[in-house]
Amino acid sequence: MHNLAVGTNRKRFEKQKNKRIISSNTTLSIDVIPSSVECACVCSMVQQCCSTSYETASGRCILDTRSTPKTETTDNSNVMTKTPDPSNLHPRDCSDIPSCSKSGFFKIYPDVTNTIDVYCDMDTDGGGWTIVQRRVDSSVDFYRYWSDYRNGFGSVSGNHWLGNDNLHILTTSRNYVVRFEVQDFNNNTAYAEYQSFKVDNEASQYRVTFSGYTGTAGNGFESNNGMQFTTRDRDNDLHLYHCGQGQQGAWWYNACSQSNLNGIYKPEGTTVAKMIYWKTWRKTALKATEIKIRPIN
Ligand SMILES: [Ca+2]
Repeated sequence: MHNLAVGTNRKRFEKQKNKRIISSNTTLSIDVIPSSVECACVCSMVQQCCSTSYETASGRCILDTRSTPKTETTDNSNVMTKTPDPSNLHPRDCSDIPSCSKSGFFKIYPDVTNTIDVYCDMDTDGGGWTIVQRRVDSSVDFYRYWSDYRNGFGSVSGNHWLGNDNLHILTTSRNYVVRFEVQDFNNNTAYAEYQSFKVDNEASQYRVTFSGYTGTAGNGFESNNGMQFTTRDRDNDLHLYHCGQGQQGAWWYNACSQSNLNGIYKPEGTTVAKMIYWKTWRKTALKATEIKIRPIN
């Protein structure tokens, strides 16, 4: 057990007193173990383990994959959370962030010339996701121009678009899965994932390609495969009219689309063309969305 500390003085765990982990689908194991030290020791040896809680009375040791597990207050139990190794932090994207890091801001270095500020989702399905888009409310206007979508806008921690140039740089540097997450006003959630997601450069009008579909939201991005990007001031879609203006969004419209995640933020129950929608799942306006990418292992 003492070999855990060899070669470093770095603190391995942070302690939260009088808390215990509520077991969930991120729980790795529940065992009875003689001491809290041994419980932490087991966690330190299991790569997927990011937190533990140990109850003195019962000897119950819970291992969890999340660095921010759901907890409840209780006496005689502590939660220990692994502190990730901050050394050699030069990630190409969020999948290179040390395991057990918490979701939040990071600088990423997709190639030798580019640095991008991003939000990393370290919780969803094992973590390592680089956030590309997020909608949470109407405070940021998404009915914007080509240059806005090229450069990105909004706040990385809230409503934002990472930028089509950044999307191009990232998706041509590695082979990515893209994950679209949608939430309705009853807080139901669903997702759609596609493989080999790639966005071409500006000269190619940021044409998107991908393959496959898995998920629970339905294949709402299928007809967008191979399409160029359209904004309110640039019509690259296949419709006789201008989908960017009709849907009041910016997207890889075909004629036009079963999905419109950069549409206008509308209240619950709205059914208009310009709202935020994913029509293979819900016909009405959505409450929140995220788009995120992670390399295929
Ligand atoms: Ca058109």
